[in-house]
Amino acid sequence: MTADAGAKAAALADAAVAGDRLALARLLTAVENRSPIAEAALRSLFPMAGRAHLVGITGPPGSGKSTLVAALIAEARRAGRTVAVIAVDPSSPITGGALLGDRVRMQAYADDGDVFIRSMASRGHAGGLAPTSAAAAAVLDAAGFDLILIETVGTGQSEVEVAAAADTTVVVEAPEMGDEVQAIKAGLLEVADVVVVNKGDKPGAQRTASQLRAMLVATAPRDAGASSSGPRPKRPEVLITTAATGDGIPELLAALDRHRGLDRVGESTAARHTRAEAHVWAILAERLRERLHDDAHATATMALLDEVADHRTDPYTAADLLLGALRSDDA
Ligand SMILES: Nc1nc2c(ncn2[C@@H]2O[C@H](COP(=O)(O)OP(=O)(O)O)[C@@H](O)[C@H]2O)c(=O)[nH]1
Ligand SMILES: [Mg+2]
Repeated sequence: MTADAGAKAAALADAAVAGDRLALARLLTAVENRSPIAEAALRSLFPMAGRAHLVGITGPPGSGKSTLVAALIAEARRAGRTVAVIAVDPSSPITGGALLGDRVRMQAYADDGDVFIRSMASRGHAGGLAPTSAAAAAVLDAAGFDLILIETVGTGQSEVEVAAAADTTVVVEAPEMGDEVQAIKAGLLEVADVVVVNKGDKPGAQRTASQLRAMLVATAPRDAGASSSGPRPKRPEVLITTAATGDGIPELLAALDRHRGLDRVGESTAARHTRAEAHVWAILAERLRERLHDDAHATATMALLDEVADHRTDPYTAADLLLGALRSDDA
């Protein structure tokens, strides 16, 4: 990176931390585009991050996640907290129709400097969505937001991963959403720290909550370190909310705080370590991929991948050869 770009990154980072919302927005765009400026800025911002409570909100489309986010913003503001939202839009950046509704809904906060809302496209991230949203969250954290809400649709693996990378993961369900949703549910529940049955004003909310509690009891006791998605030691609470009216929202915020309290002592260190490790591995994998596809290596890399595809070379040998090629560069 040029000295000029380095200076630009430092200036953007300083301005974003000082409360310049335009600088913050530009920095997040740089993060989304994975520009070298973002990386340089993140290096300088990182020591200032680590104070925010990162809350992932996931669940099937239509369960009321965006409405819940809006209600949580209002509740957190009442408690004097600053809030940032990253809404991961599952549709393409071009046709992002789903987003429009959310934007309009969030318009109420357009003039509130203590609320910052940002949408992110979920497509077009070669190295996966998780590293990008983790970087965006780190920027917002360094910029001083107390609560960072990351809304993702819990339908794709990467969206679920994004939510699960938060300090606290909320899985939102709605009563009687059909068989298809039941199927998704089991997988989603695995990442939940708090389960919300939203649309508490609809019939069947109590029954859905009981069913979910039963499902959670039926799953094996959570054992710290036993799961590859990180330790989730305590059985999640199941709460009923009516996001549309704000019913149950203070209780939800209290549950998030309780989980965070839990997350900060004891088990927390393990959970944080797991997330830090995942973040570093994602960056490392991306760096390796970039180097193996640069001008010096691309031809050889592609040829080797073809050999594996044709079963002429086994994947272990290929991996060793690729690592060896990088090692000989460094020698
Ligand atoms: N009856 C009822 N409807 C709700 C509630 N919360 C959200 N909705 C409605 O459910 C629909 C989907 O909400 P939305 O927040 O966009 O869901 P998302 O796709 O999960 O983000 C919208 O029409 C909301 O107005 C609620 O508590 N009760
Ligand atoms: Mg939504």
